Amino acid sequence: MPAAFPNLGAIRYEGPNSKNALAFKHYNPGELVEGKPMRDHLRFSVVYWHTMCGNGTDVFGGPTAIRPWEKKFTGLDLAKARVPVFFEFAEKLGAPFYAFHDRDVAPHGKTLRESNSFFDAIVKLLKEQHKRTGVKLLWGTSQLFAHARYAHGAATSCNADVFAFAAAQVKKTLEVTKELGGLGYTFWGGREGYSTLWNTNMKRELEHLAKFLHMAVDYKKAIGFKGQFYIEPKPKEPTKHQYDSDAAACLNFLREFDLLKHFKLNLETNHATLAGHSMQHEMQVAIAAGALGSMDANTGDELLGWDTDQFPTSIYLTTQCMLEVLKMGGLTTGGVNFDAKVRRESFEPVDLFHAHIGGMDAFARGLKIAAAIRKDGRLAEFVKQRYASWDSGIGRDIEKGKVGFRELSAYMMKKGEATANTSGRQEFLENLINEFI
Ligand code: XUL
Ligand code: CO
Repeated sequence: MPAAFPNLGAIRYEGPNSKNALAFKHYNPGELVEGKPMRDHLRFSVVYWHTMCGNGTDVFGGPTAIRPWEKKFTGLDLAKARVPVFFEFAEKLGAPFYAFHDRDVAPHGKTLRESNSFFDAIVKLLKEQHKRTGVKLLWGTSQLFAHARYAHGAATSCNADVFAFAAAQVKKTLEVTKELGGLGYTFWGGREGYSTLWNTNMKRELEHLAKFLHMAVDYKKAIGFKGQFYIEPKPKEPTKHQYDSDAAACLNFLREFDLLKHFKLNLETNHATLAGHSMQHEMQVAIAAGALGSMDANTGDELLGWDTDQFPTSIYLTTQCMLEVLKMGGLTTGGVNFDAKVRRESFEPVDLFHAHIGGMDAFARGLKIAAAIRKDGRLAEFVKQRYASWDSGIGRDIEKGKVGFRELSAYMMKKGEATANTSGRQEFLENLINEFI
């Protein structure tokens, strides 16, 4: 098969002064940041679904990006043709990881058996490409939302047969993910939610979802798959309310059903903002529970209220993300996974490169800036001082559980008034961050 991107070679680091649009200005894989190569901090991953299957379709119109390799084939042949193209792309970009859904690497068959055999045919090709390129599977997942059978959800469907079909699909994808040496498996509750409560037994649906995840945990053990399980929160779209609505809701669900030790979260920026949170907020919620696993790196549009899945370009955003990652000691099984798509108007193959290069450079800059902020130390010192009243005296006694309401009341009776507050200095801190950006 001829190269899909014949006029493009490997994307190289040329430094901040380069005017070459197809070069990295900041992502320099081997450069050490806090003693670790950028490549290992960032663990970039390309998604199969947007990169290979995205064609610009939106609710108002059909495809705009009809790739040269899409014109010649259909069905399984097209799925086969996409494999070398995808790996040529990941290789030229220097992305060490990728992620897929079962039904975007291989097409739906007429039956489960046929779908599985299509999947097997593609897995063989994926394996060859792993070997050839060294690109690894960050995580696999099952697509449990596109087919009409999943209209009412998958694990939370009102139809028990649909639950069974979804279980069969996840079983197969777990086997494949293990076979491909995948580092994880993500559960995104595609249509696990409701469109109206008039027809919904929410309690029963949530119990079914927990049952489904316990079955997955059991099967993972049974086949000896050692990868990390992730849940990906999202509050709405396609349903009006998705059960995995945000990090806190997911953690509560996992705790309630005794699943927390088996799962971490895969947080996506655009999902955070749809939930009315910042990504920084979602990351802190997950990290506080020891449950931040991976990131779906993208961004929404400030003026649009849906999941636009754009490539991240805001240095402010990437700085916040990388500050959290550095603070928690780095990503281990997870990565920075570009669950992002080029705009409908950006329909040429080269736009895929511009998009990913921009996202990688934005994260590399975020990483360098976050490390500089940490090295400077003023931000961390400010926060430390802000809580100084908890490091000794009454604060320490409260934290250590040495006092209760009675003692605190006696303490305040004696003191008369709480010590004067000091300023939160928000504007000073915002200016401080901007010194580095
Ligand atoms: C949908 C989304 C998914 C998951 C994987 O908004 O983010 O692509 O990442 O199913
Ligand atoms: Co995602």
